[in-house]
Amino acid sequence: MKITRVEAIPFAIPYRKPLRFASGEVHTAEHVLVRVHTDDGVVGVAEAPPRPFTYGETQAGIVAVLETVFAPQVVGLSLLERETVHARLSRTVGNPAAKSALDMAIWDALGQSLDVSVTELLGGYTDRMKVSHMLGFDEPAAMVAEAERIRDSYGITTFKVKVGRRPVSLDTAVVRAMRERFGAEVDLYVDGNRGWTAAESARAMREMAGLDLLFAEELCPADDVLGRRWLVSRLDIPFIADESAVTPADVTREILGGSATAISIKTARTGFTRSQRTHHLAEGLGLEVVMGNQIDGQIGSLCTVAFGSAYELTSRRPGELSNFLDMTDDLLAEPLRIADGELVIRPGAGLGAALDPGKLRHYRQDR
Ligand code: MUC
Ligand code: MG
Repeated sequence: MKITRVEAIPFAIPYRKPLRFASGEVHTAEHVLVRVHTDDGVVGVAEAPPRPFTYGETQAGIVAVLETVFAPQVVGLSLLERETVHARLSRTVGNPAAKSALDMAIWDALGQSLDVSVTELLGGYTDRMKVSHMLGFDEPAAMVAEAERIRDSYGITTFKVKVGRRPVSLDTAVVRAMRERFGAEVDLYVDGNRGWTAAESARAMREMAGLDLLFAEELCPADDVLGRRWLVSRLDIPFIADESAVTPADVTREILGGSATAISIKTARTGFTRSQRTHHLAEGLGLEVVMGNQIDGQIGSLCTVAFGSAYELTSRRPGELSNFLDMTDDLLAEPLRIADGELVIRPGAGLGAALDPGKLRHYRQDR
């Protein structure tokens, strides 16, 4: 169970339609596939999605930091030494997606070596999660039509509506149109990706007061410390910290400072080892948790559902597991399928992320 080699393979798969939100937009999934090889011939996999507008990482940077800094720190360690891996990676600040993909590929290799699923290794609570779908910026009618298509095709009835545009009525009109079209049939929440000021957020939330939202997420920047505390103190629904709370220490700071009352856990940025710490912290603090999506492909979504299914708290709410539906293709030999609004973990050992070699050859950018 010794790690012998780490590969970082850049690949690019176009989106059918771009996903647009307040902090950026994604047209092509330019991700990095991470493969961890062991002396027993096991290969663990995960993917790193670079999000420069959120964490500063780029695809080239992720490949470079994995090859030159992180791989030499883990080669020679046993798959069982995950805390040593965590301590060594933590010597370098930042680089959350690169560290997380390496961490999750190690867990996948460990699961395969022990012949148990990653979900069982982590906690084994259930084998599935309900799915929440993210709606990117568009006109109200187009966003409602997209929600109808997603509901009819996959049985999904929870939607996260991207907000944060100016004037705020551009977005409140979408949420109103969604509620008018679907009534009580759907659950709705909003994510501003820091696009509004605290005052704009308060105005938008007033306009949406009768629309029965579940949560509000990152409506304004956490750096506007007093403004955000003021906003959160006025809300009567949980306020989710997403990109403002990457590490467990960030979560502690946001929650104890009164700048958030719930959190998003994203395996793409905290892997499995750190996501465990964040989960335990959230449980101790009595926080609502949503398993978030960093616009992951199918391998990343498999990682999210594997972790989310492992615990009662993380599987309680629908997880954001469907961004891959907007991609034209992916790398898995057996594509993920969402049915009846649910995504089920793969049976068998590790993550169950067998790759299609032809697709990898086609989409990889390094040869
Ligand atoms: C989200 O929840 O914010 C947008 C940027 C990112 O890093 O994740 C997405 C979704
Ligand atoms: Mg978010």
